[in-house]
Amino acid sequence: MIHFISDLHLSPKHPQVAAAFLRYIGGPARGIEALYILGDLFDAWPGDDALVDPAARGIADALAALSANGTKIYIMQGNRDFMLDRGFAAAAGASLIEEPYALSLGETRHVLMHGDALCTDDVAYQQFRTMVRNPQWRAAVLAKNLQERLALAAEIRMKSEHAKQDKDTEIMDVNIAAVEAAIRDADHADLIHGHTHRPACHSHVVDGKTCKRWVLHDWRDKAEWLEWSPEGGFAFRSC
Ligand code: LP5
Ligand code: MN
Repeated sequence: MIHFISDLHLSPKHPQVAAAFLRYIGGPARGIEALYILGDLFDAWPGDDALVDPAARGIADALAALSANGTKIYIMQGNRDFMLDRGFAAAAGASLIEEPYALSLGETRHVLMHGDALCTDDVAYQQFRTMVRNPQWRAAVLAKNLQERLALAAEIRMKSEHAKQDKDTEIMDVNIAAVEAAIRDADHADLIHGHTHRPACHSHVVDGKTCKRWVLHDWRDKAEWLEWSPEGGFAFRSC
């Protein structure tokens, strides 16, 4: 059994989500072969030294216990936790993976992404994304102390919320041409991603081939995952 999750947005503001996560890790996730976390595990991640926070450490410890029990854990950065790096991955017993990440399940090839790169109509966001992925920007930010980075994170969040008020909801979804290009780049593999908070299984016909696009749930009050098993294929589950 393999599970895919994303967009938990863990934060001290929503303790019920952290509680759902701990329930999930100690329950349905126990004994699975692999867990893929496709971005935005955290609502805002200022850098791996944030592990000094007991709540963040508790999340890493829970993942590390799952990993020690035999589950392989893979984690990808999202648009909220783009500063999450090898330090967190090591503490969580996880491997950091980069998108697009190719994964074969049974006979079918898949590509895993966070999903934000597909939202190409949101030009202001794509500029922001390019900035925060720039190694020089990252190094300059990491040279600041944790307190300064937390303040900067709050400022960026505020600006982002403000910017979203003027955006059409349409531009905050994927651009179909970008989806088709991602499918083509992956030699017509199926896609699995999160980010848009519009869970579904879409079909796209690209160059005459029908490909699927699984969009994961964000988490509110309960755990939400997409599971895959050799016998049952894919299913959305929650607890
Ligand atoms: O996140 P969500 O769903 O609300 O909105 C996203 C896009 N916004 C973002 C920004 C993140 O929310 C910011 C998260 C900060 C986390 C911590 C960072 C720690 C940093 C390290 C310490 C410094 O991803 C939003 C999309 C939306 O999804 C839908 O797809 O529209 O995009 C924006 O709103 C971006 C704005 O349009 C433009 C950017 C404004 C911020 C500029 C700040 C510059 C400050 C520079 C400081 C050096
Ligand atoms: Mn996201």
